[in-house]
Amino acid sequence: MPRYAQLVIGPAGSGKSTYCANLHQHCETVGRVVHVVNLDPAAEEFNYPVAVDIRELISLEDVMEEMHFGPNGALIYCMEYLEENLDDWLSEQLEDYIDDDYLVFDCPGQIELYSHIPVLRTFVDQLKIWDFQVCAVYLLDCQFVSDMAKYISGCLASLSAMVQLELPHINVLTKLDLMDDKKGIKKFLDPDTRLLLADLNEQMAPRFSKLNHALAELVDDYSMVNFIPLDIRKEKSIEYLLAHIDNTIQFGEDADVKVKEMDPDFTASNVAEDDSGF
Ligand SMILES: Nc1nc2c(ncn2[C@@H]2O[C@H](COP(=O)(O)OP(=O)(O)OP(=O)(O)O)[C@@H](O)[C@H]2O)c(=O)[nH]1
Ligand SMILES: [Mg+2]
Repeated sequence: MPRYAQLVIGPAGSGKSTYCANLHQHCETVGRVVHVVNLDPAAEEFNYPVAVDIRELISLEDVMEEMHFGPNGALIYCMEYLEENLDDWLSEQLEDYIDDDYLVFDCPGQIELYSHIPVLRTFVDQLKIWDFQVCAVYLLDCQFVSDMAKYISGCLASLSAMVQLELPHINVLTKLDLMDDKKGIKKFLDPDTRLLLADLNEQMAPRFSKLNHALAELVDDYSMVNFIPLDIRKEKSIEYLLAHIDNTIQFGEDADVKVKEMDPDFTASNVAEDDSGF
C-alpha cells in the first residue's frame, strides 16, 4: 500500500508554513489525519504539531555558528546534510508512517532549492522509492499577480521547480484575503495566452515583443501553469484545494467524486465572478 505526500514549496514568505498549519487544522476538523514534517532547518515556531523535524538532525543556527556560514550557505549545507542522511535518519523517522498515511512536507523557501540545487530532487526520488505518491504544491503570494511582469516571473519560478522535480504539480495563489481586486486575478488563474501577450506588449518596450511571445508560448505549452486560489479563512477553499491534490495523488477511492462535488465558488473559472466566494 502506498503512502501519500505533499511537498509544499514556493518562494520565501509565500505562506507554506501557514498553509501546512491550516491544512492540518482543516483535516482535524473533518476527522482526517495528516502529519506535517518540518524540512526547514531555519524554522523557529510552528502552528502545527511537528511529526518529524529536520532540526533534530541539523539546525541552521548550529551550522552558522560552527561553520561560520551566512544564512543562505548554512541552509544549503543543512539540506545537503539531509540528502546524505536520507537512508538512515529520514527513513528511520518515517518508519512510523505506514500504509495510507498522509504526510505534508513544509519546505524552506530558498529559491535555489527549486532551480538548480539537486537536494529536493534526490529527496523526492527517495520518497518514490519508499512508495510515496507525491505531489508538489507550489505556493505563490497573490501579490505576484498584481502585474503581468511579476506574474511571468512567478510562473517561470514555478516552471523551474516543475522541470526540476518532475512531480505532479499544483500551483496555488495564496493570501487571497489580502487581495482587494478579486476580479482582477481571474485572468491569472487559467490564463488566456493571447491576452497575456497583449498585456505584456502593452507594458514593455517594443524591443521585448519577441521575448514576450516566447514567454507566452512557454506558459501556454506548460498548460499546467494554472493556479488554484487559496483563502485560508474559508474552509471550502482549503477543502477544494485538498480535493484537487488528493485527486492528483490518487488518495482515496472516491477522490474524483470529491472534486466534482466541491463548491463551484472556488473553481478557477468561477472564483472571481462571485464576490461572496471571498
Ligand atoms: N493575510 C495572510 N497572511 C498570510 C497568509 N499566509 C501566510 N501569511 C503571512 O505571511 C508571512 C509568511 O508566512 P509563512 O507561512 O511563514 O510563509 P513561508 O512560505 O512558510 O515562509 P518561509 O518558510 O520563510 O519561506 C507570515 O507573516 C504569515 O502570517 C494568508 O493566507 N493570509
Ligand atoms: Mg515556512
